[in-house]
Amino acid sequence: MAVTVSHDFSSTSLSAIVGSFNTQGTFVSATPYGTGHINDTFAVTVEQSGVGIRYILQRINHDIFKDPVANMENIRRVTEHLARRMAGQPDLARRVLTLIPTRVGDVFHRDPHGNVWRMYLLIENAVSLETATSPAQAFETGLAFGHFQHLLTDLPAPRLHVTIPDFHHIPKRFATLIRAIESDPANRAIAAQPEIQFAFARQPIADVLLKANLPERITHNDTKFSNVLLDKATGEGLCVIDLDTVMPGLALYDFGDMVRTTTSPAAEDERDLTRVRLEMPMFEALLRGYLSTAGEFLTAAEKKYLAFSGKLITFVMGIRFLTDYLSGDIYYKVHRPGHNLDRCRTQFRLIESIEHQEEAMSRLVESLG
Ligand code: ADP
Ligand code: GN1
Ligand code: MG
Repeated sequence: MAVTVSHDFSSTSLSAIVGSFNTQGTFVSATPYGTGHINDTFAVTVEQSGVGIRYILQRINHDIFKDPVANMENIRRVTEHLARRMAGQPDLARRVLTLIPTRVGDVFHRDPHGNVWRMYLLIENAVSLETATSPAQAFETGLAFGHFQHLLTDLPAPRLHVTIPDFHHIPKRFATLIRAIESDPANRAIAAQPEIQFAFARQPIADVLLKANLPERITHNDTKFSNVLLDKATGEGLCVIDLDTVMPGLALYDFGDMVRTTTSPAAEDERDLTRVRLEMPMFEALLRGYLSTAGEFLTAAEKKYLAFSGKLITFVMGIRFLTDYLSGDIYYKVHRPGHNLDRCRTQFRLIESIEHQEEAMSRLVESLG
């Protein structure tokens, strides 16, 4: 099995990396943190006058983000803008990510191996969860990402860097899947026949949003449930995190990924597919939360595709997991054999569930939009 593991950074090298950032204290520890599929994330503790202060240290995955400096320029501009737009709000440092500069004043540190590192304040008393379990959580997620999009509608020029070209270009994602099926480098296509058939049967939906003439906006592009921190005490959607993919996009890509990740009680890699389904009360809460903050700037054309966007983004994630399975697990971190195929199967099962309820979802959108 080709298991992808984080680089084995020794504590000594992590302490040297932490030392290059302008933290106020003595290094105590750095521990792998979170469940992200892409970057290497550590919770760092430094001690200052006997008190532990925690930070998030991340190595940007530069196999995926080819120009990490561009990521950091986007993130600096976006976080500064969000902080300006929310100035005066209580608890601001828990509502927007705070970058810690290096000792020479940069927003990232490049180590001798060429890795690019950044550091944020670790937002305490907040949780990042994989699976939403209540309509209130779905509502908070919709509200938080809608607010995020709203605050970025007036980000001053220039246009943000495109950190991954064609990230949500679904016909191109489909073409990549076809190439993986044809080359079949890990000899796995035979094991994924039902999923391949499933994908082909839905290929016609791939270009629907591209043809719909929708406005370009600044979007997050990775709005999965775990990328919003919820306040531990109140459950409030506190802070949108994971900003590497913030770039020009369609608002519907964001809403679609929220549908994918908040409306089903099952985890993204659940093996018991009977647990995977879109639950209407979760969808309704998500929609209400999103419209409460995004409703005022969305156009009628965007609103028309809100229900469809959930199916579409679930489709693209399914084909990306399938492609990675066929390619031998080279993109996402995997933790067991067949992990990417399991993830693909949950996506495709969720699509079936959405298909059964799509009309009711559309009616709900019309009644609330
Ligand atoms: P990835 O791109 O690999 O998903 P994320 O930026 O989402 O990386 O970070 C991984 C995890 O680290 C998150 O799911 C969350 O649990 C945690 N995390 C990231 N940034 C912060 C922060 N500033 N405060 C608290 N937790 C954070
Ligand atoms: C990745 O970084 P993370 O784990 O939040 C991926 C997303 C997928 C998601 C699926 C840059 O997100 O596109 O939707 O996994 N990010 C990138 O869980 O590819
Ligand atoms: Mg993440």
